[in-house]
Amino acid sequence: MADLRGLRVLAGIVSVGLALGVAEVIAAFAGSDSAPLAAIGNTVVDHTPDGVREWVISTFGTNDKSVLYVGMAVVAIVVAGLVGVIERTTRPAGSVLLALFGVIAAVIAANRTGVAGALPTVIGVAAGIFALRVLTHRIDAAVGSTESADARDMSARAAPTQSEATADRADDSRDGVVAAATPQRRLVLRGLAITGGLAVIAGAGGRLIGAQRHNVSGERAAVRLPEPVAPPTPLAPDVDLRLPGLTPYLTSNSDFYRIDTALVVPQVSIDDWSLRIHGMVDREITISWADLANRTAVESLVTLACVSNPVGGDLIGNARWRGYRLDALLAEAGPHPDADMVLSHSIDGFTAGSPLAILTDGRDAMLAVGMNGEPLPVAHGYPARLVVPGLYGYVSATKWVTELEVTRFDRATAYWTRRGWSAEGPIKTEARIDTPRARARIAAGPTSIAGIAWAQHRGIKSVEVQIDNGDWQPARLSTEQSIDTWRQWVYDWNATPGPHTIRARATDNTGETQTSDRRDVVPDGATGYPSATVQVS
Ligand SMILES: Nc1nc2c(c(=O)[nH]1)N[C@H]1C(S)=C(S)[C@@H](COP(=O)(O)O)O[C@H]1N2
Ligand SMILES: [Mo]
Repeated sequence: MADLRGLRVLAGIVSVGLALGVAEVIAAFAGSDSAPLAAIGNTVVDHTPDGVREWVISTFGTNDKSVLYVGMAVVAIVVAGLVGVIERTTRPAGSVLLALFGVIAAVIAANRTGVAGALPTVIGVAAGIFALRVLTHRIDAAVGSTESADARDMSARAAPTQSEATADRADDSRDGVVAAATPQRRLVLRGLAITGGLAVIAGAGGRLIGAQRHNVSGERAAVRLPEPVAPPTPLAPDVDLRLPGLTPYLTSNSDFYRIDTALVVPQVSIDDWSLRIHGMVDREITISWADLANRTAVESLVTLACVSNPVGGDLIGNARWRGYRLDALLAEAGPHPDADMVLSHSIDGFTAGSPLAILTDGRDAMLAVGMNGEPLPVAHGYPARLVVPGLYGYVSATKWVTELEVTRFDRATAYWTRRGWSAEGPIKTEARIDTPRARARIAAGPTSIAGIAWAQHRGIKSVEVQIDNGDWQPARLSTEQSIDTWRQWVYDWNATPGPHTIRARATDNTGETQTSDRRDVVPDGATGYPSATVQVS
């Protein structure tokens, strides 16, 4: 009766599916972190030993969260199948097992999100057990009817007058509880289909309702940005050379690169948001959104770059950020003299470790709430994030930031540092060639070779261009708006027929020229000259 076992496995899977689906619907109202899958997943993440975590990350890269979800789904399906197989109308062992898992999940959820956090699991498991009871009852009834059908077959066989055709039909019905369309069997199949359908609708619906209820886009549209204490610095003339193919000086919010570990973009309401500054400080403080209004707002242009940007890559953008100076906020809490790191925490568990000295050396490090004149886009950290000129994003630019923990590099390890990246991440001096593109076919004659160069908080002093193995020639630079932002450059080239390789290199205001050494992005940023080989005819 392998088929019958199959039906029981299915009954277990759709019942547990219904339990999880119903739990998602309740969690949409009780708080999405209270859904059993979310509560267990987050608990597993928090308690994974470093060794296992590193193995997962080195094997699956940044998909570590997907690996967790797939793992949980496999475990859930196995447990659900078992629940179905051992359940009987007269002996509800599967229900007991399901209830047991329910209690564990409810306790975990309540532990993370408060007593009410147990509700989604409790109600979900109740629905699951109800479905399991009904389905098992129907399967057991179908078994009973098949057994009596089998008995009829036997007596039919025994009858010497039985025709071949009738015997064949009898064979069919014996083969299955399953193959034959007895009314009992139809009841079982219909029950499985309905329960499975309900599970999917509840699960997807719960997630959708949850996303809708927690979506902060509407709230964001109504947020008014604080006025900066000084009017925004006007852009210098010729800050933008406006050449075809050259990256504009300012990056629009929609064009700004996005990098984060969030599977689902966190939806943080200003009503729930606060920033706690704690750790090695004289007085721990917590600042609410409303509290920010009493503080001085500033605006400044900062080019943000990702450490994972390969040479020539586009994980870099330049925006106007509005917010509150970090040195002022930290001073309110009073960092201890022996502290050397600020570990910023995001609502989603991401952390970045920034040198305290850099946050307080006078540069425009800020708690940003505005980007290019708008509240931060949700994917870029609404309602508040950090922006620090001169540091790669992974060690400074925490989005959805909720905590600044003043600590020491020898006591705390940030998210990516645990995963093999350097603890400190100053941005490297670098040039990028925007035009002509690599492998471009261009006409001989006057050609603009142009791109951008950056060395945040040191500033770009010069950019040079080399054609094939010729001498390095100085490029013309756009006006310097700020040492915290990139500069455009252009080199007027008289292109001659044939293949040519163009290289570029930048020198910062400390006199340091970018190295020709080619290195990968791990552990602290790629190095080497950008190059483009073009065909001139
Ligand atoms: N909460 C959170 N903040 C984060 C990250 C993240 O994964 N989670 N990634 C960081 C990295 S690696 C970079 S490069 C910047 C990118 O910011 P952006 O997405 O606004 O461009 O955000 C930083 N802040
Ligand atoms: Mo990054």
